[in-house]
Amino acid sequence: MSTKTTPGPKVDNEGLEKLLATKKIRELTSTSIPSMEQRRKMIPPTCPVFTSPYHRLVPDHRYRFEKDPEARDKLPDIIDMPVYAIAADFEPSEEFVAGWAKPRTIGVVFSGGPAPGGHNVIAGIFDAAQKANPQNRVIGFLLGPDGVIENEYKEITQEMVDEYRNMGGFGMIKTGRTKIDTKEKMERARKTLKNLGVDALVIIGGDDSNTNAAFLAQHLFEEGIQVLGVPKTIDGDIQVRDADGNVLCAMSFGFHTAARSFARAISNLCTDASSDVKYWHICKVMGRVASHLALEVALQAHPNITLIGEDLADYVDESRIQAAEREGTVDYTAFGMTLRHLSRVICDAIVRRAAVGKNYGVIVIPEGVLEFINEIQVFIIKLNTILAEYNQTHDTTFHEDFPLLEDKLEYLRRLARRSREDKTFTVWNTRDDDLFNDIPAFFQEGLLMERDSHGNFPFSQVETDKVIMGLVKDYLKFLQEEGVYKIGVEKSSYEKIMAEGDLDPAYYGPILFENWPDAEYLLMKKSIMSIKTLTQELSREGALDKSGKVPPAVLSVFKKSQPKFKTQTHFFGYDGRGNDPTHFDCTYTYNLGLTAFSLIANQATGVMAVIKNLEKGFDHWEPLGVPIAPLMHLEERKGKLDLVLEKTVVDVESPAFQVVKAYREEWLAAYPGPDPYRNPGAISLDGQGQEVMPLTLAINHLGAQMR
Ligand code: FBP
Repeated sequence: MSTKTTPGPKVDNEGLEKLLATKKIRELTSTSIPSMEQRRKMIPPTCPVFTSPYHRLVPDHRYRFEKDPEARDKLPDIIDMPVYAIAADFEPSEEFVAGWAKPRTIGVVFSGGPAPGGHNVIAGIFDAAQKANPQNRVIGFLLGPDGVIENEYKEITQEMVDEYRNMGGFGMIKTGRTKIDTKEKMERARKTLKNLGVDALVIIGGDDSNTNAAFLAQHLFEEGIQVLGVPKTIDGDIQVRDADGNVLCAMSFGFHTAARSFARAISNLCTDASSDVKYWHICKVMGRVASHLALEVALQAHPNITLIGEDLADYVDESRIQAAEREGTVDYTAFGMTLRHLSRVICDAIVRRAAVGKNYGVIVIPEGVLEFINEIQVFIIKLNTILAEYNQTHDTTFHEDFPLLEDKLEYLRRLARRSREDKTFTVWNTRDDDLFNDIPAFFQEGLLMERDSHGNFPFSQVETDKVIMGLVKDYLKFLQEEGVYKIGVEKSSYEKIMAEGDLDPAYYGPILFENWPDAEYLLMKKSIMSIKTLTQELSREGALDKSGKVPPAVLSVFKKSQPKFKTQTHFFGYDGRGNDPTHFDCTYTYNLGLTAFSLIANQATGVMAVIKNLEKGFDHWEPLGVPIAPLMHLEERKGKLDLVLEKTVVDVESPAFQVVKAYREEWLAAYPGPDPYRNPGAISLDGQGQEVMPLTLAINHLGAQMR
């Protein structure tokens, strides 16, 4: 390859020194960008109640919870807390004012993955605490719950808050995934808080971290140290409802920004795909289990195919059911989708687009989709149990003892042999082992990966897209060989090529195409899938040229109809988690911070700060404290049942999902003409022209009003 340097200014060492010494070069490369400075200066609007200086907690007994007996047993002091509404107190008693303004030390900690808006929770707490009493201190525990256990913290100052206001990430105090789950860790956390004189600890985290908050609140109840949670996670799976389905918190914070960021990037890929018309872009998007993010991306960007895990789990193969019924049996494998079937559904969509000349497109795959594919879910659950049991009974971990895949497989083989000898041992049998050995090594490695401290499967690290697309590629190859996967050739283009080759398109049309003459995109006959079969077809019809060959114009039309399936894979996750928050998330989180302070100043503990009516728009927002313990239920974790906060997955009957389903055909766009892609634009803080809340919330609310 020959290259040349464009002539232009050059700099020697002395010149470079001078250049670096100029003020302008500092300005040009400064980390302080004007739009960022504006961002830092923005003070989000606050709910009306926060304009008054004092707030009381008003128990709201309209909300009811079905409490798990285990939660009652383990969390006796916080299980019966009511939902608290936060109300302005315009005539507070002296005693109340004294209590409100009493000097406090408030601890804050991030827990779990970053989510845009976290800094504003701290800013809200800090601003409210300062307003109540400038002597109040806020200290931030470093690197997540480890900071509480290890007594690592820093004092939050006005300068720090102002630097991080409305900014993405959790950089101010960092985060971590440690769980305060043993007596020893609880005790160390208690000591840290006690020694620092912390009155209240706010845990800004996901479902597992809020679970942790409840246990810590119980542990510190007697001590009088309050513990509160704040619903954070881009996954959008913390949604709080009472037993009657009343929505108390429609969405965790960070979801909107992450989804908007993914949607913007994916929409750019839609633009690229439809310009270059040669790639299918395969986009895996985060969301450990639930497909909320994928659903919002579908609404925001209209990619051609969006898989929703919960929808796949719901799939019923009617043809199998009917076939079984005819034989008087029941086919249980007809419920839920298999990987193979899923790959067929994707192939069908690809083939249909190709038929109208679109051998390109965009597919969105939620990272947690495998959780909803029965055959894989069984492996995940079984392996969770095997790894957890191993780690509980050995001083070393499974991964330390079996570092290589082959060692791990050998251990599983031993378990399978054991199941033959000991009928009570059922967790891994020879059938499991055989099926497991049938899957590709990279996927086996993925399924065997180390679980996090909460026992969660690391979906983000498994190449889900590779697993699914591997099957898709194989099947497309088969379909191509069968003559089914073809690119439709635009009729006008066909006619032009034939005219240039001095051939009559009307003569060759019926010989070559199965949909001649009326279609806008002509599909080569199934029987023509190679130059050999093309030659045979033309020969049969006496349509070869004088030398007995395929006329060059026909050959070029044939080549146009032959697809190459080319993909580019992308993973959207960490980028969206680090995005600067949308106006919605900035406002939501700042108000969550103010809510947390009101709860603290009113002595609440074991509750989560939430904002009700997010889905109804800012004018209707209502800050609440919701007890965490009644939201807990028993779930299998690390091979045993544990009390945890329930994750909310996509409801396939929800208006948002039903809308996506209704638009599926339109967005697949297996018809001639442009694709109806939607570009939601970049995230900007002024919110100009941007939706005021996640589309999922807006549509669900609209749907609920129509009932
Ligand atoms: P949280 O539940 O802690 O908010 O984290 C969610 C998430 O962003 C998932 O979407 C993703 O699967 C996971 O974190 C990735 O974890 P890690 O940061 O450990 O790679």
